[in-house]
Amino acid sequence: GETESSKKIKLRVLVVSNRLPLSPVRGGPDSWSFKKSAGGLVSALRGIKDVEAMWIAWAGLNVPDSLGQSTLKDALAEQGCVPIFLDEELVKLYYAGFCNNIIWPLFHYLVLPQNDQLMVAHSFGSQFEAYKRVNQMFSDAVSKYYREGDVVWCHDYHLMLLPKFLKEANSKMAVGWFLHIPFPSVDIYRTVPFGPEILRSILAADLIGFHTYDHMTHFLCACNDILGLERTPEGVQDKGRLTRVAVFPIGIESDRFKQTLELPSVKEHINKLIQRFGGRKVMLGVDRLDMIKGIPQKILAFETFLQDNPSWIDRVVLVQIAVPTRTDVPEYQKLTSKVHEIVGRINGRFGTITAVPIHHLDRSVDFNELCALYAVADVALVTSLRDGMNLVSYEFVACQDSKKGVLILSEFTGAAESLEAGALLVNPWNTTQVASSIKKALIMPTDEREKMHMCNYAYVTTHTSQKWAETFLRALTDTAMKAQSIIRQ
Ligand code: ADQ
Repeated sequence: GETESSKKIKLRVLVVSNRLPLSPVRGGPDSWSFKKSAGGLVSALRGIKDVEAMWIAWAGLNVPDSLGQSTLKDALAEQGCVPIFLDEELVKLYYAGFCNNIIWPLFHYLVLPQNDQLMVAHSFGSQFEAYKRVNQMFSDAVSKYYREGDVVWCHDYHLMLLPKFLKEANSKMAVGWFLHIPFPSVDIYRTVPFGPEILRSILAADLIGFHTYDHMTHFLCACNDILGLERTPEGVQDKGRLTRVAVFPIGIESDRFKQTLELPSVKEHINKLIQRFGGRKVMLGVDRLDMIKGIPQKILAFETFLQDNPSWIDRVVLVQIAVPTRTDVPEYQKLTSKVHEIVGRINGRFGTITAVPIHHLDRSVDFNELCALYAVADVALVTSLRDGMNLVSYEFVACQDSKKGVLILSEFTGAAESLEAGALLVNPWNTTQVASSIKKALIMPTDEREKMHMCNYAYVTTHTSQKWAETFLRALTDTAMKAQSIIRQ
């Protein structure tokens, strides 16, 4: 007969997100290999038991059929992935346009650039049309693979219209939506073009999740102020239909960092790094090169620190790893030049013949190297102007169990809510405050450092990405079951 475990039905989750968990790399005319992405979402779902995940996402590259689109599809299908192909025009209007030029800045409280805004204002409509078209394409793909009993988990600001399209296609589908970036306060949200329509579409989901209580509250206020919908303890009520709204703070796969630090090759690398820094204190920044990460603000604060504390010159280095992203967008190119200019000026000002105070790298580093850097750092410096959560702060903590370094953390990150007691919180715009926190971190007595690290470490190792995904999926299945029983009654 069947064993207990083989009878247990695996929950199947259709994960819908902008990017796949794998990046395709062409080997030959008809052969593909894949590079695993390291994102939080991928690792969160990797460790969940009793769940079978199928990913539906943009392929990230355009492969015409004559160049092997179907072999790529087959190869991805074996990995449980369904790619969606977008042509150049859609990528421009949907991805570079509506997602990254309008929603991304506004949701991070960056007002749209004044001059450009006038020039592109007339095309907001066409960008939104493209956004709609792409969301509809995602919906069609989900409908094609959906089987009764599946749950659909939609991710992030790229797919805010998806819940509505899915429910229109099949009202019985269990649909969850999670936002990885902040939801802005209602005064900002009012300026989002087509904002009311977007709100209504999100509300079609059964369950909506945010990283923090603040993001959730902003969303509930927007539903109330803009749509006039009633807020209940469980979510938003609209003519008898309840959309559940809750907080699900994401985490990291902390064990993976711990295990990596045990590898002999990584230990060796750590020793080499320590030797190379030659007894200098190491401050570390790891960010995607994005305006929301406050990289110029961070570097200028470091300059102020050196200027006010000349005895520290040549005794401390700032290592800033800035992975380039969205390199085709002019705003991001301008940011790169600006950062290079500031770094050059400061290194010219405070460098010596043999050393410079800032090591700035314009690239990503592999996982083992990243862990080694996190482990040798004395201080991590996170100065985001706004950030949904900020996983870099968690990763630093996970790698600091022997060193017990200090985390300087922007108060405008989601992580500031969870690591409040164990970090030096700063306003990244207040250069004087950041500079004095740098000093405080560098001279902090061991017992104080240990105490703060313990708080952070206890949080990061218990609030893992796996727990996050399990909690969300459990809430989604519960909510959907309740909704179904109400419909049946
Ligand atoms: P991001 O804006 O990408 O994520 P973050 O949460 O810090 O920000 O995650 C970045 C990830 O990329 C980390 O895992 C980090 O290790 C990796 N990374 C960054 N720079 C790297 C480098 N130079 N080399 C190698 N790896 C690098 C969005 C939101 C966040 C939210 C997450 C998850 O903007 O606020 O925390 O999603 O929901």
